[in-house]
Amino acid sequence: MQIKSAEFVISAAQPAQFPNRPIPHIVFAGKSNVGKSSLLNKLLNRKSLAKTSSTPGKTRLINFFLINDAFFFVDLPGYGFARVSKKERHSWQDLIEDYLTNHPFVAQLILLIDIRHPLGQNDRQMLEWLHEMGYQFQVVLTKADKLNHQETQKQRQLLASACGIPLEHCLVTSSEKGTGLAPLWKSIQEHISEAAHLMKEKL
Ligand SMILES: Nc1nc2c(ncn2[C@@H]2O[C@H](COP(=O)(O)OP(=O)(O)OP(=O)(O)O)[C@@H](O)[C@H]2O)c(=O)[nH]1
Ligand SMILES: [Mg+2]
Repeated sequence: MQIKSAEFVISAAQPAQFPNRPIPHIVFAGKSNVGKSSLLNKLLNRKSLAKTSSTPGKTRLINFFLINDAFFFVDLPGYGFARVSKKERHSWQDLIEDYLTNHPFVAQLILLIDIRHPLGQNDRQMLEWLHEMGYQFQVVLTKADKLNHQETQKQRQLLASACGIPLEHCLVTSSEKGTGLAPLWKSIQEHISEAAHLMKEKL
C-alpha cells in the first residue's frame, strides 16, 4: 500500500470523542509493551507517529490516525499493565470495551502477541471474546528478531494452536527488522476493501 498521508487525529478518553466518519478502522490490540505502536509506525514507514516506549503503559488513551484520508489506524492502550491503579485500569478497559462493542466501523482487529512468550490470561480472554463476538481478527506475532528461525517456527506453531487458528493465519513480524509486513498489509487491505464495500451498501 502506498502511504500518501498519515496524521494523528485524536487521543480519545471517552466514547464521544471517537471519530464517527464512516470509513474503516483497523485496530491494534494486545498486551502492554508487545509492540503495537512500533508496528503501526513501521507499517506506515513513520518513525514516531505513534509514541513508543520501553516502559510499558505508554499508550493510555485510544489513539486514532487517519491514513490516506481513507481509513483509520487505531492504537489501543495495552492490557495487563500492572503499575496503574485498579480504577484507572478499569476506566480504560471500559473505554476499549465500549469502542470494540459499539463502534460500527471496526473492520479488523489485529491482535499482537510477543512471539517469545506463551499466551497470557488477558490474551486468552481477548481471544475468547473475539471468537464469541464473531469478530474479524488477525493474530500477529511480534519481536521475531529476538528468536532464530527454528525457535520462530516452533513458537508460531504453539501460539497458532493456542489461539485456535490455522498456522497460515498467524503472521510473524519484526518492527525492528521490518520483516513480515507484506502479508500483514495484504490482510489489512482485504479487510479495508470489504468493510468499505459494506459501508457503501449501507449508506
Ligand atoms: N526487538 C524488538 N523490539 C521491539 C519490536 N517492536 C517493539 N519493540 C520494543 O518494545 C518496546 C515496546 O514497544 P511499543 O511499540 O511501545 O509497545 P506497545 O504495545 O505500544 O506498548 P503500550 O503502549 O505500553 O501498550 C519498545 O522498547 C520497542 O522498541 C520488535 O519487533 N523487535
Ligand atoms: Mg503503545
